[in-house]
Amino acid sequence: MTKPEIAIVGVYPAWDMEAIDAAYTAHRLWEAGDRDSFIDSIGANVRAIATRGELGASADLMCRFPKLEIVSCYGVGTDAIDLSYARGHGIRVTNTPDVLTNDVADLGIALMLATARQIPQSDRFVRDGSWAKGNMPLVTRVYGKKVGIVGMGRIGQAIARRASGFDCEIAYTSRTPKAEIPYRYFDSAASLADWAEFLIVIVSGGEGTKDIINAEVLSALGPNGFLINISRGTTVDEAALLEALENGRIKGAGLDVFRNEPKIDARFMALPNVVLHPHHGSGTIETRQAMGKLVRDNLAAHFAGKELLTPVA
Ligand code: 8YV
Repeated sequence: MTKPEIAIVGVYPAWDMEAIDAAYTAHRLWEAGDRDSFIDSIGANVRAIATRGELGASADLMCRFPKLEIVSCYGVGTDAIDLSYARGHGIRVTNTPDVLTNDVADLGIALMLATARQIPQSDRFVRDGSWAKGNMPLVTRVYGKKVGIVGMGRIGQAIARRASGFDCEIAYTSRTPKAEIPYRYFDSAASLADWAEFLIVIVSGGEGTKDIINAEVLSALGPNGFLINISRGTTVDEAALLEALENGRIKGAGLDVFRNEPKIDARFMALPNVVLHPHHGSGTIETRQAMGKLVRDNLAAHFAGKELLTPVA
């Protein structure tokens, strides 16, 4: 039987590539010297796109594949996929929710601790011999603090459970209050920031949440507040954030996501009060194996005419 042809937008770990190659004729878009001509040469027969969250699938890409049936995304966020184009053309979309929830929540807590307790700075302090010359400057406590969570989906709830373990007080904002959530609700990011000592952003990306963390929210968070962003670079007005960090309008930030990844604004590198992380919230071996399996299982279900495991509504 001939294998279905699929286009892969960006590389996956070797274990996924091997399994994909065994089941499909897989066209590697990232390896093409001339991507456009390569897509022209394969476009007519491609029935699926396998992509990653940050690479997505634009309408411009999808329209090159007239027989496209499904886009399977490695990642929970679908903001880089043109869902309305997909819907309009009967193209199914899947993502990888749940399997990455706990890792991303772990990273939110890790960045909160790393930023407030200055873990990277402490590591440098020991390595460069500063310790022999004096004590490490005092840092900020985490336990018992007020943690405001922007976005109370699956990952937001997992962060809240973890922060409860640090005896933190928890509140959140989201489009509407959630009856089943026991935490205090604020109806805006600014009012939540005004209350919080740590503001953790974990909303979906996309136009609806662009710049929801703006200068007003940062000024409400204030000079003793910390911002943690594990959502998307688009949710934070980065010019306002840099200005706030450079001028002590907030105390610090732990950032996994940025506007221009991976070539982030060089001003971040000069800041002593940030912990920078390379968009790697789900980047553990265990979770990436589960994500890859889900990408492949969704494709397999589609081509077997079975129900998709994790379709995007
Ligand atoms: C993944 C993500 O990190 O799950 C998500 O939404 O943040 C993604 O960007 C990425 O897809 C892994 O390549």
